[in-house]
Amino acid sequence: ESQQTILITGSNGRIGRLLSARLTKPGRHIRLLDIVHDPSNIPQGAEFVSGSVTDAQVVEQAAAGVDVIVHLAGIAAEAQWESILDTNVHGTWCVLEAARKIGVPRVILASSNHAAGMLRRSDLGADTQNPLRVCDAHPAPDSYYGFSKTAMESLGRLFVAKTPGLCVVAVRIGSCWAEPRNKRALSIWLSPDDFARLVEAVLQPAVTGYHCVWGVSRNTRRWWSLEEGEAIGFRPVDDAEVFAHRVGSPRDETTAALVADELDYVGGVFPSWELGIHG
Ligand code: 15L
Repeated sequence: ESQQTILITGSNGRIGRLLSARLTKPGRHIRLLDIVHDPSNIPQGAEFVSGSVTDAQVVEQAAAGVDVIVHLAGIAAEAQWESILDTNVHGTWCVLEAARKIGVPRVILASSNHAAGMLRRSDLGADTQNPLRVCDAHPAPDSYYGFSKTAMESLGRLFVAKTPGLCVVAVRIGSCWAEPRNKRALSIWLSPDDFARLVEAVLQPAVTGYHCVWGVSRNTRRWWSLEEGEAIGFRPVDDAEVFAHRVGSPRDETTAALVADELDYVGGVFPSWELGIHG
């Protein structure tokens, strides 16, 4: 059997840095694509391609012979419309179009909770006992950034419909850092190890077609469902609760009120930001 190849776009971004080494294993080739070249972030044996995800030709070349594209490249917060459109929407098109054209069988799209950020937990009646499924969290972007993620999910579904044999899994990532950084993250943290588990799950031949799943660990305070992820074999094991003692509590009442809202919206603080301006 020939060696498996994984292409990671945005390999020098926050999540790319956490994932590339975790996906490295014998019999597998890792190719990294980024506009930033950082020699210290290239795992042994990995190959680095310098270029932008918004350049269709660059992406097509980088995708040659690849088994799965893990598409992480993009602006990771609210920004001006033109930048969001080019980097996040057009960049995602470049990835999906390359996959369609040269027959890459699998693509993982880094979507975000901000695709449904305006939804409120209190309106939905969601809680740890009755966690919110993706199919009940329709697109409700909280920012241009969130809009680009709904566009990403929708493009993924379109390309699957038009491309026989293509599998696309859009992951609505909660908060992916080495450790959860605040109270909200105790519910929505996706541990880097669990993200790597998700990639391994998507590589299984049984996973076909289009799927959208929450990218969230098995957190005690989780109110987003694992159901859709488990249906494609994603079984997260980490729990943010083990870090709860390190996450501080709000200092004053104003902060406490803001935190209450932040904990109610799927999108945390993003819903309170002005359009196009990074809060
Ligand atoms: C995201 O989509 C951002 O990329 C990330 O920086 C965090 O803000 C995260 O969501 C979050 O909601 O915590």
